Amino acid sequence: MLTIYNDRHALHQGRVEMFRGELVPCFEVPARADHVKAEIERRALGPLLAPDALPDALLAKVHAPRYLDFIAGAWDEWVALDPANAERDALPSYWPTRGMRTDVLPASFPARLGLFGFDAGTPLTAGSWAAARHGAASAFTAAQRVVGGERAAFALTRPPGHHAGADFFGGYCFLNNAAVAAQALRDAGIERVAVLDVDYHHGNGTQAIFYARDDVHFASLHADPVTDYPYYLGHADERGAGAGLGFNHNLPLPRGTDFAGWRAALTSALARIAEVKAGALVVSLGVDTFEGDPISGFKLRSDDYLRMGEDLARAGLPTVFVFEGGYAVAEVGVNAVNVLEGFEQA
Ligand code: SP5
Ligand code: ZN
Repeated sequence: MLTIYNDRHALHQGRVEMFRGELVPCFEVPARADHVKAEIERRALGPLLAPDALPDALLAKVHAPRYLDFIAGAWDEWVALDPANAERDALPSYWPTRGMRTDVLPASFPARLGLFGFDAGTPLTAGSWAAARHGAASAFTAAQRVVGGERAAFALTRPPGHHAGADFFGGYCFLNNAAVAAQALRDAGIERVAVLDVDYHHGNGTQAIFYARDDVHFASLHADPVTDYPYYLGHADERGAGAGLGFNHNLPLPRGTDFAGWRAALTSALARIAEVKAGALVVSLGVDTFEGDPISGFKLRSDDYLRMGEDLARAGLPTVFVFEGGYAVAEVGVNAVNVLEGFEQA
């Protein structure tokens, strides 16, 4: 399988995230992508290619102009507040809540940081924008290769993307790479695209971007938001809105779910994807469903990811894989590449 590798991913290197009143070292670290790359090379899965340039017009179909303007200039604004900030990650500490205004942008940078960001766990750093942009370019390029006739391609990038919405960042995500891939497939003439999100956490950003659309079906298997991040979206009764009604499919699962339970939900998600007659598939490939993941609660084992890949291949669709979460750093390469190898061997 072809991999489009974001070789600038390490430009995004957060130091800390807020967790229960303390700043703790980031779980989302550059070594994650390095391990996946090393495992691809070790197994000779296929070539690693650099991304093509990302068309601005494509990014603008997924993200709002005022958000892109903000995030592109955010680091410079942060350092302009205080030169000592050059050595500190930017994290929000104020948020607009119900009844407050989000249509008027405050002049204050910290106020805008909280307006556009939904948690204090997603540090913005000097290289976040460059890394995220090249990640979106990698997802775009993987989609282009699949349009060009590849059976599948893998966008290997970080920071991840599925928590980022049209105008917000959070959950370690700034630009929604899976949404960029799906939109690129649509723009190439595929009439309906399915996005299947297998990360442990609900893909709230991807869901929000496509919620009112019937041309991109979103399906997600994830920990029940009653107990798990991102908490405020991902319930089974979220089925889409307007023209998009029926094209959003959430399958929340309890903490402790093992592969047998998880796989039954995958069968349901794939059955619905077949019903909606999707012409291509984007897989938001998080492997934080692993039993050893430090921030998650499912019980998948490394071999299960081979079976997952086989099941995904049986959908019979041109497929773009986009790397998302997975924080058991030593095992993340084996687990992610098992999915790709299972897919190829099916
Ligand atoms: C892409 C992705 O997987 N983003 C996940 C963001 C999760 N951030 C919140 C983490 C809450 C961690 N709870 C930790 C319990 C550790 N014992
Ligand atoms: Zn996740």
